Amino acid sequence: MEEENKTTDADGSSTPPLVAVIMGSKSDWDTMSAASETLTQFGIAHECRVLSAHRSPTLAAEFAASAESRGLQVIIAGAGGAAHLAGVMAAHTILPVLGVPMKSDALKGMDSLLSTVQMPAGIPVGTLAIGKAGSTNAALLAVAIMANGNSNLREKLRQYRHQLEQKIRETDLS
Ligand code: AIR
Repeated sequence: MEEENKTTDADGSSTPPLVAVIMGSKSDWDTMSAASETLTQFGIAHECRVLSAHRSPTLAAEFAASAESRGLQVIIAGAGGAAHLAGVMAAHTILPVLGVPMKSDALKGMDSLLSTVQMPAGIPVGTLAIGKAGSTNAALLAVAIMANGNSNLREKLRQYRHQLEQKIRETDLS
């Protein structure tokens, strides 16, 4: 995956990432790239990488445990099947963790959804929709979280919503 370990900024320069977009496998990138593209649209420095809760459990735990001290503010974690990546992240950090369930072949993502969303009380994962809509919305939610202390970001979010509305208003079915 080209974007593995990548840190991007609005102007393409390298700055410490504020958001991590992680995924259980390179095969998730087609879905998770939507989160990365959305963060880029908002000029949010972020890193993208593969970490598996099952295939690289130590690496995943180390990543989560060091996330706060590295300056990350939000973690977006996408995984499929027995999707435990977001939960493992949340177990090792108090940063907000947003989970994106992959649309799986076997169960169309219901497996991923339930594995991600059914966290025990005390260790929250904010779970988004299955697939690309969830990936895009995870990034938008990360922006909204960060916008609480950033009026510039708030304005960008307002403009984004305004553009969505304009598209609807201008839709012509004739
Ligand atoms: N996965 C990887 N490690 C743990 C899990 N649950 C998930 C990936 C991917 C699915 O397994 O997130 O959605 C299939 O991975 P692969 O590498 O076989 O394509």
